[in-house]
Amino acid sequence: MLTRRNFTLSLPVIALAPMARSETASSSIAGHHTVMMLNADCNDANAINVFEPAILHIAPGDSVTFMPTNKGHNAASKRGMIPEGAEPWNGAVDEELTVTLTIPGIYGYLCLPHYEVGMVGLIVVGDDLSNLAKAKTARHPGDARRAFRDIFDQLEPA
Ligand SMILES: [Cu+2]
Repeated sequence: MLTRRNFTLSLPVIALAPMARSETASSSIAGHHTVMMLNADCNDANAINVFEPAILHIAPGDSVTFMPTNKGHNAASKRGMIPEGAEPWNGAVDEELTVTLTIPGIYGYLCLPHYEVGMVGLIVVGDDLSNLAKAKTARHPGDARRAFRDIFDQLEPA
């Protein structure tokens, strides 16, 4: 009898605990996101050397960790493709790097060893596309041009 009552009483506590935690996270604690640096995209057999996800939407003040899931990659912001006043970054190859992005806007970045083959990505902070037009004027070598065009097309579907 006593054991059974204890069991039923403990149930609501278990059910409520995760809810309370996520409420706190969305209201006061900045979010954290992960971008994997990969040798292959499991969703696309033709893609090699990719950031996953290639487009990431976050809130101002959130942080993003670039994970060296596979070897041989880094993440570096692209000059002219981050908002005015934002801090550029340049991670070392094979090292985990976390950046905190507070200024709204888009942040274009790339993997230096695979820039020419189109390993690039974009982070959108605060759903702000105000520096998109300027970012589109940045020049890129090889397949990076096509890769950024694909990303821009996904941002602004026709
Ligand atoms: Cu790479």
